[in-house]
Amino acid sequence: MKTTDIMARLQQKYPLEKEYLQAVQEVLESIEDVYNQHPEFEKAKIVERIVEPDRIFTFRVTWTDDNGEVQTNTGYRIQFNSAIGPYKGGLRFHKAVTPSMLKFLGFEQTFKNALTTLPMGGAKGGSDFDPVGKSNDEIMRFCQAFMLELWNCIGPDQDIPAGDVGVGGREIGYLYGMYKKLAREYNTGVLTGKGGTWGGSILRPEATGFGALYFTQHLLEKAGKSIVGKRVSLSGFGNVAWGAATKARELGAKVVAISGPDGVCEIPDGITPEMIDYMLVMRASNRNKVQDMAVKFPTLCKFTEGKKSWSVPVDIALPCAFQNELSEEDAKELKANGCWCCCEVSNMGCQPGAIHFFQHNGVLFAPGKAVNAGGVATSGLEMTQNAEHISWSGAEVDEKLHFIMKSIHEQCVKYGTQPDGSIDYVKGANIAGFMKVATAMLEQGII
Ligand code: 2IT
Repeated sequence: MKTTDIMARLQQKYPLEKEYLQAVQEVLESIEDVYNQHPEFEKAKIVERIVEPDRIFTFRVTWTDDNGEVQTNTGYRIQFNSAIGPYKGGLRFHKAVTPSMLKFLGFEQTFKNALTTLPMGGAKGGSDFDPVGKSNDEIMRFCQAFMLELWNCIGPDQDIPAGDVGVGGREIGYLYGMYKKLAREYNTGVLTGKGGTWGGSILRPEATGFGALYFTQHLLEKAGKSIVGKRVSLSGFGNVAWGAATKARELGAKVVAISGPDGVCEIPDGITPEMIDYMLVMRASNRNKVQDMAVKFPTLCKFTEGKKSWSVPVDIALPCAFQNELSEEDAKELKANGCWCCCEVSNMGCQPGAIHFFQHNGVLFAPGKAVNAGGVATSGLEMTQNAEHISWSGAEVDEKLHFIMKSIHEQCVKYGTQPDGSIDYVKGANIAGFMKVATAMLEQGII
């Protein structure tokens, strides 16, 4: 069956799963040509199989809030594909979480993990629990209740969750504490993103942002440009934006905007180390307001309500927050204000119209599954350290992360170079990831 027919069938079968269909559509468009050149893939129905998760766990999570009121949420774990290794991917706690959102994330994760060079299959999970406004105790009770169901579905050699939006080091701690109690398994390998004293890898918190900047450096170098002195805008102020801001500054760029659901903070002289540290305080407060930065640093920072980072003139835009956060209109505004590069750090951060606009108007663009893969790659490095019962130095982890990001860039160039010499990073990343997973599936038979 042709990829376009497979897509039409999925649209019929899952008409309401918008994010999932969007993610699948992008990959199927990219791989159409190579798929047609490989009749053995078609015969084994690789595409029909690769778009469906292996299994989905859905469970009720009941917990008690600080007022003694009983609260009920829904938890999920989607084990998407295990062709190249155990299931691996983050947990997202956000009020908008649906099976469609987690299916898109698990699907993307499968290809992203394939790009990392490490043996990891794809998964994603989470809950519609909303961390905004919750106390530390409420977060702990929710994490414990969530793990009460999840623990049976995961294991250090089966499925290894980590963080994502709304799940950071604190949440991983509470989840891990409960897992140990339930499973009576003291192997540290079942979750990644752990604390430094109990099996966590040095640099895992920074890895998504650092890796994204290493990838951006390779992309710029290939285009004959440099990041030094460039103005950068990023969205969000969570773990990913924090790592990206840290490394961008270190490499000599000037981060002139960060944003939140409430608006944008413009920082004309560039973000300072004190402001970067304050991002962590803002994240831990669960207030979800970027305005707090302008309140703390009123002379350095100007807050505008309701605006996004994409309205600020920059050279390079780095979406670091949520899917579909950058629309076609935003892309046009960025370009009109002089932006010439967008590296997507969030998963599917750009809407299809924005990607199309960038690619047809001379703006360098690379997709999240390549740019942000340093996060899960360093999770893979954490798994290796746990399995060997050792910890590597920061320098050792950083060197491996560098190597992995370079290799991901090379895979994009290998599969994405077009007849006119330009590089289509979307095609490159999708084809490279697909070829690896599809070949593994083919070799392992019809299962
Ligand atoms: O989107 C992602 O790659 C993550 N949230 C990290 C997953 C992981 O297992 O480290």
